[in-house]
Amino acid sequence: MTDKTIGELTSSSILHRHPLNPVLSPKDVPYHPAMVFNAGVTKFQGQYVMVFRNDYGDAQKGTIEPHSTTNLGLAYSDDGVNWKPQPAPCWIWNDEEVIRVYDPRLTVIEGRCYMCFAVDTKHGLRGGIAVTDDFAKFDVLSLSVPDNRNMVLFPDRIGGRYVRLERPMPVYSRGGMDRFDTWMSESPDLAYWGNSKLLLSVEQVPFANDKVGPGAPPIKTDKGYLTTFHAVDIDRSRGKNGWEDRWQKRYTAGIMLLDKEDPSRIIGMSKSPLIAPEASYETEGGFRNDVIFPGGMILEETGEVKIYYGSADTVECLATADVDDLLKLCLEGAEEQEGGNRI
Ligand code: BMA
Repeated sequence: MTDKTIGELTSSSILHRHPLNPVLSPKDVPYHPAMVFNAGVTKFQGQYVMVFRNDYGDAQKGTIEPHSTTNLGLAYSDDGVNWKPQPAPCWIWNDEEVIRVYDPRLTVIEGRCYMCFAVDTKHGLRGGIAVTDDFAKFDVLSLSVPDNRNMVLFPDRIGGRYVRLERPMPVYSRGGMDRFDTWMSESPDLAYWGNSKLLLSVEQVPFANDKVGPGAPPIKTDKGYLTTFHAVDIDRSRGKNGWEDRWQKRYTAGIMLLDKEDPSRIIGMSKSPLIAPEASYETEGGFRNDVIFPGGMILEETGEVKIYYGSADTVECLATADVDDLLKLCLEGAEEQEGGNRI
């Protein structure tokens, strides 16, 4: 397999970056992380809640501290725009086997808040699901076998089952290189997962040549579940673009619409990115520039959809769009859409 080069990408015109971006930066957080990004965001018990990833290092020198220092922070907000970070990280999983927990995603199901997360362990990278009622105590309900991450939960049981999207990393069977797709599994109890199906492959997304994975947990609309995904393209001619010597990837956010009764059926998908890196906080001065990593999506009663995304692996940003415009964007791509592998 060779990498076809994707070339220039721009964001959809229906998307509006918030003028106060970034809505959360390292300088806002009292315990001095160097990067705050890839947050899960939801509305829970009357307020907006954000669980974000803290990485540490020296932005001036461009050095990062060991992965083991990564932890999760917590912020609350009354409006989803102005955030109050709490004085200390909310979850550091102290276990002999655990190296770090990161990339949280929050979904409220039947009044309880569930958090999916990635966890690097001494024996592989696993995807986990925890439940919390207060963001102080997290009870782990399930952990996948390696290598799997970017799990997100649907906000409802569908046909009586909990449903999640996920992105396993089959390095051997997809040509010995990144070629990672989005899958779906279901569960009777959030602990045991099965009936796994391929949902969206790299080949189906015109602006990806490397991997496609779940973004923010899906939101329910009358036309189906709207959900973002991250789409990654690699260009071997790219050089230094951030703190590392070489960063050849670009992460954009895509959007698709899934069937309400059978979410393994893609009704439509935008053929171009919803968010491509363009703003200065997305393309300059970050740890890894040109990374858009959506992790939170909230449908307001007004029809406004708030989309939260990590930017350049360094700050957390907000963009908004009208729900009808997002649906239209997906439905315009419906006719040409081919489904995933249905086995
Ligand atoms: C992915 C994950 C994300 C990160 C992205 C870009 O593989 O590690 O947490 O935002 O790479 O660096």
